[in-house]
Amino acid sequence: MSEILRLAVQKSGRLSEDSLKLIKECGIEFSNGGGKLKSTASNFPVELLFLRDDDIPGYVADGVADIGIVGENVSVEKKKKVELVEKLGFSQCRLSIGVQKSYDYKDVSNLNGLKIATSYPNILSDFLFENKVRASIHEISGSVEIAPSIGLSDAVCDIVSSGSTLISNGLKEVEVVFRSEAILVSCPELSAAKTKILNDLLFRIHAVKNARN
Ligand code: PRT
Ligand code: ZN
Repeated sequence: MSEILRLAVQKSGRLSEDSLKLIKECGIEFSNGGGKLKSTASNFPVELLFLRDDDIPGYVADGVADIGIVGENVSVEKKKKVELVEKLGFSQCRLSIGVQKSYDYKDVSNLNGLKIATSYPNILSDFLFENKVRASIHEISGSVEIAPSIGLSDAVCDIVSSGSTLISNGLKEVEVVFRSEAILVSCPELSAAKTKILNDLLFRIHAVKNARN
């Protein structure tokens, strides 16, 4: 039986549309209707797995999927053993620290002693360590931006794109902790046959990227 490369993409969310668009622009045809969990391409040896973005690094590290498209923020936060194959240029955003608008913020030392709410405790703790800041991290899974206004924290560390969510919650962006975009990751141990399929796919991805620039 010939090999097939399993590619994990986000089932539904901010990465989904651009991930599928890239695959289609690579000339790969598949059907993705009806909330299916997987779909086999009709003209290229790839099978798509539709997953939550948070699960993609783990599945790729374990070899359940061979490669995946995920935000670099999620890939780095999960600390799974995956290889960065290619930056894809879409879903650009940053992980930033926000404090209340009225806070007289001068530099990173002002974060000492604060309680910071985030869904990214690993990336935040590395940033605080590198900047020699002692602050406490309060991990929450969603609606991070409202934490200061309900007295849960003094600051937030959350994904920012336009910045309007921070502003509408009375916060201002004071530090960029991490810059992110969608990336292609792979399992560190791929068979020679799968590596060949991945290289064919990468060749097409490079052509699509060049045509876009
Ligand atoms: O259901 P599933 O777990 O798969 O998805 P999810 O809800 O966890 O993730 P999703 O779909 O919201 O985001 C997927 C990825 O898109 C993120 O991990 C980032 O890599 C990337 N991305 C790009 C963003 C944004 N832009 C973004 N603006 N992820 C989230 N946001 C949110 C942010 O959390 C904040 O609430 O948008 C708000 C801020 O936007 P602005 O424009 O007001 O600053
Ligand atoms: Zn998620």
